[in-house]
Parts: sequence; C-alpha cells; structure tokens
Amino acid sequence: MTSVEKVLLGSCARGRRFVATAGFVLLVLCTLGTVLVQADTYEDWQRMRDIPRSGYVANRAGSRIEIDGRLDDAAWRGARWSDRFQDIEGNAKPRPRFDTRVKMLWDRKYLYIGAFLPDPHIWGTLTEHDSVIFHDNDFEVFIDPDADNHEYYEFEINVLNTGWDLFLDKPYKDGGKADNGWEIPGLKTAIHIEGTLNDPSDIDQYWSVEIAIPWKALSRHSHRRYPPSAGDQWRINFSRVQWQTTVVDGKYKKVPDVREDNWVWSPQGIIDMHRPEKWGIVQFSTQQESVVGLNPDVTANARKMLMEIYHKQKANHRKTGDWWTTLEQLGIGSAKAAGVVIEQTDAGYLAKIALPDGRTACVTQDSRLWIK
Ligand SMILES: [Ca+2]
Ligand SMILES: [Ca+2]
Ligand SMILES: [Ca+2]
Ligand SMILES: [Ca+2]
Repeated sequence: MTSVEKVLLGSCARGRRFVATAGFVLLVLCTLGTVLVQADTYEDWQRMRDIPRSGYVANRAGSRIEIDGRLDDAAWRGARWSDRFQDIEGNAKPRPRFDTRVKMLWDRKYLYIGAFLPDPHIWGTLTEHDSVIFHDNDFEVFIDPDADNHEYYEFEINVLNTGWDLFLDKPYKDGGKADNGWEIPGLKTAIHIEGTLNDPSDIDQYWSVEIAIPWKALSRHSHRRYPPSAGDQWRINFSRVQWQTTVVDGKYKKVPDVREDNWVWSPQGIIDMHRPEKWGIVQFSTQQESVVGLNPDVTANARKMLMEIYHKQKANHRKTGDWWTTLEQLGIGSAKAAGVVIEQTDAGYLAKIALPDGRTACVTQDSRLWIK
C-alpha cells in the first residue's frame, strides 16, 4: 500500500473499494463531494469482459405490500428468488460465506425490492442518513435505467434502516461525481431481524430488507418511461458488503486489516461496482404469478465490442495522449467485420456500430454508451 493509498483510506469514503481494485491510482481528487478519477486498466476489462450478466423478470405486484421488512406479503409469493449472490469478482473466487438473494416486484407507483441476508452476527452502527453505509454491513442497490453507463442511482442501507441515496453523473473512473444531496422522496424502507441486534451472546438467523422506490423519484435522469411497460429492461445490480467481526468486551469490532467482502447479484469481475456495463438485466412483466422468459439483449454484442474499444482507447490515451481514429490502430481483429466506425470529436472520439434492427450503438471516451 502506498502512502497515497493510505491517505485515501483514511479520508475518502469511496476510496477503499477503488484502491483495493485497481492497485494504483492515477489521479485522485478527494473532496467533500468525493471526486475520484480511478485508474481503469485494460487488464481490469479483460477480467470483466466474459463474465455473464445475471437476469431477472420482475412481476407486477398482485396486492398491496406492507413495507415492514417482512417478505411475507401475499404479493411476494408471486416473485421468484434471484440466483444467490456471488463474489464481486465472479465464480473464480470462493463462494460467499452466507447466501444472499433478492426479489423484485413493481406496480404503478413503486419498484419493490426484497433482500434476504442470513447472518449469524447481526451488527450495525450507523444512524445518520447519507453516511458511508458500507462501513457497516450493508445491502446496496444500483440502477441505470437506460443502460448508458452514465446518470445512475445508488442506494445503501444497513440493519438500522439507515440509508444513503446518491446519484452519479458518470462512473468515478470517468471523472464522475457522487451527489449525496440526491434524495428519494417517498422512499419506504424497513428491516426485519430474525435474531438480536448487536448482541454477540447468541447466533442470529437473518435480516431482511424491504424497499419501495417511487418511480417518480427515478424519473429525472432515467430517460425511460415510468412505470415501465411489459418487456422493458433496466440495468440493475445489488451488492452486500460484509465485514469480518470479532467480539471485544461483549461488543462487535471489525477484525483489523481485513478487507470487506463484496457479494453481488451480477458479478463485476473486479472489485468496483461502478462499472454499470456489468450490472444485471431486470425485465418488467405485467404477470403476477407466471414467469415470462427474459428477452435476449440484441445490443449485447455491440455493447461488448464498444466497451472493448473504449478500454483499448483509454489504455493508449494514457500512454500517448492520443485517441486512435482507425480500426488498424485499435488492433481488434473483429472490429472491421462488426462494421465499427470511429470518428474524431472535439472531446475525443465516437465509435459506432450498426445494429441488425437498423439502430446504431455508440460509445465515447467517457464510457457513455447509447443506442439511437
Ligand atoms: Ca412486508
Ligand atoms: Ca443512465
Ligand atoms: Ca442523499
Ligand atoms: Ca445477535
């Protein structure tokens, strides 16, 4: 660990999880608003590239859901459990110590999320809204409605029902800034504990989280219709941060110098949630019980190619200060066959691919990826 990293760990809320990720930090600005420009290497991308994305079909809630932390409402019976969470780096890492799963539902007003988190030692300390919740064990939600890698939402909650809602204009690695001032008006959350809180004298069973996010709160930056229509797909991921604790004088204390575990629904490949291109796909269904299949993402191949280009460009730009403008320079053999076109722009470049359905997928040097 370098001295720069130590300063970061001490002073920067989000720094820890980036430092652990990247190995080195190119340029770091850590202020109240938490601004980070993180090294983003081609090697990172190679570890992310081929990890499959998780998928889930969210049914429509058939009846009212009481937000009390208990997932025993009749409506929840119409929702399947997700696959169990994996390590954030994927299946190559050991299976998480505790199984975590989520359910999702929706209705005209809300997106509902229910999470089940087994834990033999239920522990939490933070009570101030918008504090750095992942310093406790937590459950986290990430939402990029239009899957453009920019303008996305993050929400973290601990067992004390303390929340941290924030909005990012773009990922930290692209110079994004976290806006903690972003709030979710009308948000409803509750926690249920099966066991005892902050009492190490027994073995606990689980805590569960019940969340209702008003669609309206997501509308401003979503660029999608809300509530969604049947078949609409949004990019969402969930993460559970779990610290190792020990007992000192009858109280839980974090085991010193042990990094937190990050267990996620859709694995990222590296220890960084701020790579929306790896988040899972949530498809909305108007069914209440039956299960509709996940529609294939016809943009998936083009997206992967464009992110390959983005990372190659970034690696070269870091080395030379230049953006490539020809396919030959990129050295991606399949780019030509895929019909990639690169244009120079004032800010950098625009790379695009024609999709079979007549639309065009585009990416720019800041990882913004959109379909037009
Ligand atoms: Ca409930
Ligand atoms: Ca977005
Ligand atoms: Ca906030
Ligand atoms: Ca306990």
